[in-house]
Amino acid sequence: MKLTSRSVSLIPLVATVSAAVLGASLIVTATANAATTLGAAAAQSGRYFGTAVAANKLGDSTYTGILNREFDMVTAENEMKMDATEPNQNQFSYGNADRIVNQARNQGKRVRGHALAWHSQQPGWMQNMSGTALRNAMLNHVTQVATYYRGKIYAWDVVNEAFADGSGGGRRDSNLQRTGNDWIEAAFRAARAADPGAKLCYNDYNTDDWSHAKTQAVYRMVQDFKSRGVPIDCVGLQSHFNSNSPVPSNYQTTLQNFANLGVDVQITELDIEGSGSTQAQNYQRVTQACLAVARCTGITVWGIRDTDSWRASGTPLLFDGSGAKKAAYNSVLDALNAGGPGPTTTTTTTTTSNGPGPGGCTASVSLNQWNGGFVATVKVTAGSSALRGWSVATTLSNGTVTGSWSANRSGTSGAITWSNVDYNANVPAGQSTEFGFQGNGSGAGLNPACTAS
Ligand code: 9MR
Repeated sequence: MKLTSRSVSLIPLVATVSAAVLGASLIVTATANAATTLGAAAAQSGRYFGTAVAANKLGDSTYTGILNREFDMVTAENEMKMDATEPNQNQFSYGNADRIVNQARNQGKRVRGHALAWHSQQPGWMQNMSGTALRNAMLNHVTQVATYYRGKIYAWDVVNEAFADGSGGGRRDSNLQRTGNDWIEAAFRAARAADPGAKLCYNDYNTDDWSHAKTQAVYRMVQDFKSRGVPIDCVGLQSHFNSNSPVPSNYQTTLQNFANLGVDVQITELDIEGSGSTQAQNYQRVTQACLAVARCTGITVWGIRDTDSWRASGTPLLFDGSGAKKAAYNSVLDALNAGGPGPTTTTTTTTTSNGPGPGGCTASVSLNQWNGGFVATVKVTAGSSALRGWSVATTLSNGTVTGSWSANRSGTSGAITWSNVDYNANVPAGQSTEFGFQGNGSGAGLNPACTAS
């Protein structure tokens, strides 16, 4: 049963009255429908609820107690940034990041990686670089860090905050931007090659209001990436709100419009300054907006207690300095318990076909299907010998392809043959490459068959 927000918040009252009149067993029955932690409540609709974590607080038992109890996704607040992971060029340092990743994984939580490439928090050696040397250093960083954490990261913020504020709607000037406008897609391609299993996100702030030039500019970039086959799976909206930057009335529209491009949407650094019922209502609105968008797959708050926040004086989080739940916590929990349409479901089928040469190849598809559309990600794996080229036959009986990436295609519906593009023709023995497509209708029954060439 889905409970409305109002009915959930009435439970304690009903339970108390019932208990007095009829006996305590009713309390158990009445509360059994509502999850009692943020992670469990979000999981009811297939979503996650996460927090930023600081390695130097993991020894604080109040902090860790709340972390372990409430959250099922973790982001390192600073420890995976470029300055932390590559303090000297080509000398990588993962100690604090590993503490966070290991703590999370030991507790059965997933990890969002933050962030592979950013104009800020660069190590000193990188700040002074430019041109080809910087581009190569950035790509090496992306490759090394994503490879080190391969298989442990649910989603990477591959590029963070690359767009300018204000009305211009353009890229932010930075040393990375000055290496060429294609630095973002180069970073995404390097990340995909290093960890094909991680979702790759573009993450930014002030992209919450659909009418803002910055939001529109990010939207156009994601649209362009999808149309040209640049690997991107998700858009992160940081969502740092305060009185100067309130929750916009069109927030849900923004989430939905990004999702309609065929990417997941994640709220990645949520905090809302304020207190009491006003703050609680704002948190509720943000939570409900995510729940109303099928591909809004999770929410992460930027810290646990108000005192842990980068904006501590604005008391923007869900727990007060002593670790007690605030009104905002209750409003988020109630909204999560009220539920919403679940995010996409994933199914995988595999078909093998031996092509010319001794090794052949295997193709498998991971399908994200929602009501009216889908994204299919196809993994091509070389057999016992390297591929010099490949093709994959699929059947799309009840859908139409609207965009694809990292493969050539023969058509948009029915029997479709996909073949390698230049940069993914060569696949070493036993290794994999991926291509994907999005479409309207159903992606069921694709039944991919791979042929080596
Ligand atoms: O919360 C982080 C704070 O501890 C750091 O001092 C700050 C330095 O840039 O970064 C904060 O996290 C930022 C995040 O990485 C990207 N979006 C904005 C966040 C708040 O500044």
